[in-house]
Amino acid sequence: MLIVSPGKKLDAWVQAIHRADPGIRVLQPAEVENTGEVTFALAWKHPQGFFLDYPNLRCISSFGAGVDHILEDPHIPPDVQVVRIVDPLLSQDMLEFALAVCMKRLRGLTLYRQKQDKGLWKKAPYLRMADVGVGIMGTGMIGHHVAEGLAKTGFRVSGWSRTPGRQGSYRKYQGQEQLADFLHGSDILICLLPLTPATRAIIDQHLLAQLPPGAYVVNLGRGTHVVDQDLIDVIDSGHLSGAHLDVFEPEPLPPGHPLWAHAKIDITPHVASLTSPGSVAPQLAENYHRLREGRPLMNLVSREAGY
Ligand code: NDP
Ligand code: OXD
Repeated sequence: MLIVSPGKKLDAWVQAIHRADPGIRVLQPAEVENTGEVTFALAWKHPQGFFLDYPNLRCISSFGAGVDHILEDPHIPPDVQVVRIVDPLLSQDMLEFALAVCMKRLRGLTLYRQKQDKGLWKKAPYLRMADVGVGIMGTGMIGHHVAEGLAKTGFRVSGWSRTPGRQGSYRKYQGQEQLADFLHGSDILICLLPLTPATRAIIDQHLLAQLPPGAYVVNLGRGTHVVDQDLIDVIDSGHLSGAHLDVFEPEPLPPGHPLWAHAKIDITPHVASLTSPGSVAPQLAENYHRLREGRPLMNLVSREAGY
């Protein structure tokens, strides 16, 4: 098994896979002597064309839930299977992050931090959960868990997906034809979509204008879902109250980028939910063995759909 993620320390991953199955030889690129021996790769943001040197590669697994960084490489042969991480801990960590951001918005905590910086003791009205509609774009493995969790906590939750998909204790909308109705009820809009040709730049001026006045946008999917300048313009127009962004294009967000200094935009460095090596190593080992034995893989991605 090859493990590749430029710039990332991989020791914890190698050790976790070794703990899950000491029989699997896990190699970083510099350790590979015979590229023909590699059949399975674990990858995050590999350079395009990197796998052309691995003639017997049959499966690439993402380090995380998203596979956009793999599928954007046009050199991956069509018969290479792509799998991703599905992990309850990843979904639960995302729920906890989304809840923290929603509560920060309801109680105005960013504004109090700004007042504190000026030594200002000034009370402001706050919002209550029951009065706020939270709309989750993308109710897949993670989005569905977030939607259920926020609904149980007391928010009015709705979800939007491509197909009828998962049903739960929240109101469900589907497809382009129901997008406007979904947006009208989303006082807090949370993006948990995968990045595909259909979702690229989906959060633009036209979409943002359909949110209720004072709405708040939270992007936890991929930076390219949002048209940054449209978001800034719609916040500056007064229609939106602000945004919390965890993902960017490019990452890291370059110094001097206008998003950094915007008073109504909070930024975190792609930390909403981090894959835990110990938690996911067993599924990597399982897929490695399934591949060797010619059995169907878990968490297979549709290369046509892009997720
Ligand atoms: P899934 O593939 O399980 O779910 C994707 C969801 O998006 C599905 O509900 C799907 O609809 C919906 N969807 C896809 N395309 C469209 C479309 N064109 N229109 C409407 N809905 C669409 O993904 P996960 O829940 O596992 O992960 C979602 C994303 O979260 C990842 O791809 C990644 O980008 C991001 N992520 C971010 C992290 C962070 O730290 N910020 C951490 C982990 C993930 P349907 O149900 O109909 O198929
Ligand atoms: C993921 C991510 O896709 O961390 O898992 O963004």
